[in-house]
This record gives sequence, structure tokens and C-alpha cells, in this order.
Amino acid sequence: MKILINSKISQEHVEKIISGFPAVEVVQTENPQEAEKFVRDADVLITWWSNFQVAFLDSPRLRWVHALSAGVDGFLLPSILEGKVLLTNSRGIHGIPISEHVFALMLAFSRGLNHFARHQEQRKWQRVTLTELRGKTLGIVGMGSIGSEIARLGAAFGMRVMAVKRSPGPAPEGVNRVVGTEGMEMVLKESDYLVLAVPLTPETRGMIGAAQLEQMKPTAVLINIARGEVVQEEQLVAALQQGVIAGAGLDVFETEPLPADSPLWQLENCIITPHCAALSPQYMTRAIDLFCRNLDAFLQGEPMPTLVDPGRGY
Ligand code: OXD
Repeated sequence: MKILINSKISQEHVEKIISGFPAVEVVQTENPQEAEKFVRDADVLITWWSNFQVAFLDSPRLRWVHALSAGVDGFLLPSILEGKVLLTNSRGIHGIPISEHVFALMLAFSRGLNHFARHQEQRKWQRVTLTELRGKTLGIVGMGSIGSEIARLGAAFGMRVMAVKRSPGPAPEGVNRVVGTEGMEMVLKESDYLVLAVPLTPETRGMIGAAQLEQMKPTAVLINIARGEVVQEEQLVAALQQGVIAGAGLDVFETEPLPADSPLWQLENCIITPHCAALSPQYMTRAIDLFCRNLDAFLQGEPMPTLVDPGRGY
């Protein structure tokens, strides 16, 4: 079996695969032309969506694509949708870095860092109104492993946590109330911080537009670590400019990199991070461990731990 890793990856991580599975051959390249050549006789492709080329799926031997990301919206192409090529993802390893990133953004708003960072550039000593997270309502839309970890931290900060879940069941750890999508309006109205942690699917695309933003409190802050297309960006810009909501912490955008002429760059009530919420020195070690668990299951003919259901899109 031949595995192509279409990403920069350390020798230590390549060896982790080879030592666990001595019969497999691993090749590695980030060069697009080399990847196109090597994929022709690869059985398995490990890749980021940003390196992925649609033509890879025409390769006759390819049986399985493993996404190094959690989101797989860029991979849902005919061969995968029809089940000719299996798709697994890296869900489950993002909870720690992304939940910490979400709290960094929320604390930046509550403790005024968006203002102070600008003041510092101007050598300006000026206080602004500061608030606390404790006692505030945290709404989380999407309760996968990322949403669940955000909920756990929210509870530790003394927040009241409400979650919107596609199939609501008993409240997970740290959550005061869990509702289905029909409860979205209530969560929009009650949240002081609303965090989007859903995959991008036909149901979630554009789910936050002008109507939803208007239901939110004027003091509320929206945090998006999901996908840019979950929010109607033009409507968000208008809402931030007109004070419909107090602020937004955004890691993802409709177009990435965020174009230099986007009005979001200018807004003092917007904190922008460049789609990096998941980054951490531990990322690749966790991703390769997870890949190895999938490989083991694949070789044993057992259910793969992070197999994606292409119909659902996650
Ligand atoms: C992911 C991400 O999907 O970091 O993994 O956005």
C-alpha cells in the first residue's frame, strides 16, 4: 500500500506511520506537480484542502483521502459523494486549540484588548468600559468535539451555556440548556457571546444573516471559528457598522485570505485572525495519531474512527 502525504510534515511523523505499519510505503511532497505525479499510484492520500487538487480523484488506485482538517466542505466531490473514494477527517483534535482561541477572542472583547491594541500603537493611555465573562450567556451553535470543549470552558468561567444541536439529547457536560435548530431564535436573543462551531453544509450556509443578527442583543459578540460562508459577511459588516451587535471575533471568512479592501479590517469592534484557530505545536502529532488509528481500522476491515458521511458533510 502506498500513502502520499501532500503536506509539509516532519520525518518524525513519517516514521510514526512507518514504524506502526512497516508494510506501507510513504511518499511526501507539497509540490503540486510532484503530488499530481505521485498520486497516480497512491492508494491513500493525506492532504490539507488547500493543497488538494480535484484531479487527484481521477487517479485509478486512490481508495481513501484523509483530510488533515476537520472541515471537509472542499472535498465533497462526485467520487467521494458516490462512495468510490473513502473520506476521513481530523475531527476530534481541534477542541483544545480552538476552544482556547474562542476564549482568547471573548476575553479580548470583555477586557477591551481590541481597543487597547490600537491605543498602544498611538501611545494613548485611555481606559474603556470592561466587563466579565462570569454570569454571561454563551450560546454555542454546533456541539461536535469543538463545541463541547467550548461549553466545558464556558462552565469553568461561570457562564450560562446554551447549545444548539442538530439532534438535541441530554445536556452535555457544562451545558445548562440544549435545544434543536428550532430553538435557535431563543439562543440568538439570549446570548451575550454566540459561537459558531458548525460544519459548512447546505443547512448551515448563510445561517447568520441580517434577520438573525437583528435578533441578537446590541451588546452581543459573535465568534466564528466554523467557516466564513456560515455568516452572510456583507450583512455582518452592516450590523457591526450600525451597532446592531457589539462586536465580532472572526477566524474564517467568505474569501480567504480576507481581501485587503474588506471593510472588516477597519472596524474597531472586529477582531480578525487568519484562519489559524486550530494551530498548535501539537496539531500534527495528534493528526498523525488519528490517521494511524484510521489506517489500522482500514487494514483490519473495521469501522474507521473518523469516516465522513459525505451525505451529511461531516
Ligand atoms: C479545520 C479548520 O477544518 O482548522 O480543521 O478550519
